[in-house]
Amino acid sequence: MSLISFSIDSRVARIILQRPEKLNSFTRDMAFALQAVLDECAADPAIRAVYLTGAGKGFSAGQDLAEVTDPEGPGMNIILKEHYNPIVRRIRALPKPVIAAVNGVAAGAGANIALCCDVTVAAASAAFVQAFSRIGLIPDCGGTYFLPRLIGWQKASALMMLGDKIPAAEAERMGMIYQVFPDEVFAERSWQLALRLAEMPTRGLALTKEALQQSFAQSLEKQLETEDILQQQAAGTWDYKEGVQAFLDKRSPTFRGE
Ligand code: LHQ
Repeated sequence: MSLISFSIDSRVARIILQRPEKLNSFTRDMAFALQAVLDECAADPAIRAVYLTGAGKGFSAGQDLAEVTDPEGPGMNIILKEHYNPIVRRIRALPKPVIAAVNGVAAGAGANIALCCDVTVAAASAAFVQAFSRIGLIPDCGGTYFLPRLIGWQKASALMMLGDKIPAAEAERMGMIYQVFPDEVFAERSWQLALRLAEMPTRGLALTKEALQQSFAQSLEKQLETEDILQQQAAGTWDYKEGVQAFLDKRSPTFRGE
């Protein structure tokens, strides 16, 4: 069976991490397969949102710890460089919204890949674990970048050091994730969110993503300049014209992602 399932439905690319018997923990092959489908999402203009979830009861338990201890397995010196950093870079650079639909436990690299997405939602029974400290590692996949920005330094530091398992509802309260849905409706509600995003002005959303990204590293003065530049690009899109015209016509806009 393929380690990643990939399909396109109603302009949304659905990516399913598929090693359920090992809580979708990442092997080298699975990391490469995820990179490949993210490349496909970037290249295909028909895809206007990406929905990332896990098969079975977990989202992802991070690195497969059997692979990492296998003497024939990939060395520590290449795992981040070749497996995970390229995944995080692809998600952040993708000019389309990426929704992480966290269906179950997300631990280690699995948690931090979920947190680097544009909109992260979870099923009520899901949980997030910065599992790294439990095995003597440091958080990776951009976790030391995203988590303190999401929930503040103190909580991020404590979670990363203690490795506590945080239930989805608490993660939502902390601001770690956007929303929690009851298990019974999670698949439907999270998918609806992806469908909604896929009908929005894709280029405007991509520019929003870029503006947010730049805000982390810039002064207010620089950020105002960035917004000016990116806003002019947004105003040059077909969807901007459609959005304004639809408002004036008192009708719903039909965006093309152009
Ligand atoms: C697993 C795993 C797993 C293999 C569950 N591997 N089999 C970067 C740089 C280089 C090296 C290392 O890694 C990294 C990035 C990282 O991601 S480091 C962090 C790696 N992940 C972890 O340390 C988490 C390990 N897993 C757990 O702590 C628990 O499984 C959690 C809390 C995620 C879930 O607990 P449970 O719901 O009780 O599930 P379980 O432990 O019973 O797991 C179910 C099965 O999945 C079980 O297999 P089995 O054959 O016994 O049924 C586990 O062995 C397997 N599994 N995580 N990471």
